[in-house]
Amino acid sequence: MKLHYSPTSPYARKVRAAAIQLGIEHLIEPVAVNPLDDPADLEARNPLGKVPVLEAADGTMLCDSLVICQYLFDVQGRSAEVLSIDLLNRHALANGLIDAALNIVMEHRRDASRQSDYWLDRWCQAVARTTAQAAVPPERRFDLADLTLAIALEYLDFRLPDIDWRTGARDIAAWLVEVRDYPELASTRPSHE
Ligand SMILES: N[C@@H](CCC(=O)N[C@@H](CS)C(=O)NCC(=O)O)C(=O)O
Repeated sequence: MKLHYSPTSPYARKVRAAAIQLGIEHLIEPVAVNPLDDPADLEARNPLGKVPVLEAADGTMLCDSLVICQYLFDVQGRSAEVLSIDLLNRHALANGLIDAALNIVMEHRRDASRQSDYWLDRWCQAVARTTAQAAVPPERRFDLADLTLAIALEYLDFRLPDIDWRTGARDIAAWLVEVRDYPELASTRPSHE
């Protein structure tokens, strides 16, 4: 299987970390790509031009991180763990946190005169509410939704260090300190290019 990814993408990091949790990272050949360069190879595999994309064993292109994770769980015969409504709902919130953070990052990259204060404020409010309401996972649980939450929080620290999400989310901040050295997080953590 080939995984088209960018080293800084939090969605691709979710897939890479899930593969490590499942013990199947050796089955995946990583292919680094920057989607913002509009590479034809990526667009031929995913018309949305986004990473991650997994070329599955039968040649199917899987084009979304949750779908790819579901596929990896299927490969391991552990489908039910991803498909529960509780997990999908917690994942949706954590993934939405990534979406809001990424929107802010992309908006900041536009010329200052073109940036929308309205949208920046909405996305910042979404980040503040979602981090404040995130529930600390029960002891020892670290499923795909918890993994996604940890990746979302680290993405905030990585790209948006000026956003102080910790003040309104002390419990989750303490939880992140507990889990940050887990191998699937430590070995996939991006560094600044
Ligand atoms: N829902 C997708 C989101 C993927 C996504 O937005 N990836 C970003 C990189 S972090 C991307 O490729 N952006 C390029 C673009 O939007 O043109 C997933 O979960 O995989």
